[in-house]
Amino acid sequence: MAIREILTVPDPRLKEVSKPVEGGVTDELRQLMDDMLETMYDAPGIGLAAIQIGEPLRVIVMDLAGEGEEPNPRYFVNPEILPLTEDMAPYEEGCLSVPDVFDEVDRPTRCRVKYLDYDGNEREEIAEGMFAVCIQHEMDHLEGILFIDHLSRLKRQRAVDKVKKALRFKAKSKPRPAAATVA
Ligand code: GNR
Ligand code: NI
Repeated sequence: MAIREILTVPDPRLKEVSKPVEGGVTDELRQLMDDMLETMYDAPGIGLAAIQIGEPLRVIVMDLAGEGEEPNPRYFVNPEILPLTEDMAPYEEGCLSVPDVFDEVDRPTRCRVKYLDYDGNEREEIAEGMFAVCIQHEMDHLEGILFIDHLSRLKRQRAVDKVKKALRFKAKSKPRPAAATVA
């Protein structure tokens, strides 16, 4: 397993439409999902789409267990969702690819999710509550859509500027490589 770098805005790869996994769930794909889960736990976050680590595949990992609860890792390969209601609810969302930005997004409160699991078995579930919010947020990533794309243009631009600025600051304050300290 390995922790991978998480892409942040305005990386153009986050706008790519991810491709379906062909040929089912192989050991190689499971390795990618293991890396995604480890990267997500390390961040920490509750969900991660493969494109966030630069792999344009329709794969999502998620763990909605609260602090102090047993971990509950979940894997979604080639997920499809269908809204089940016109009821919408706002939720204050964040995204590992837009660090330190949070804002409300309206989404359908219930949806049906069809996918292949870690073992390649077909599954179908009804998503509600936080699961519904998260799976829709992750499905958006597969289409190259970020939660800030649901906000006004002004808010979106502010969010991108904030992430860019934080990145510049981090680059400046990074310690120099060890070469300078070698005798
Ligand atoms: O860790 C995350 N938290 C979160 C909170 C509210 C709505 C959606 C999310 S998903 C996010 C991780 C992430 O960026 N997944 O793509
Ligand atoms: Ni996200």
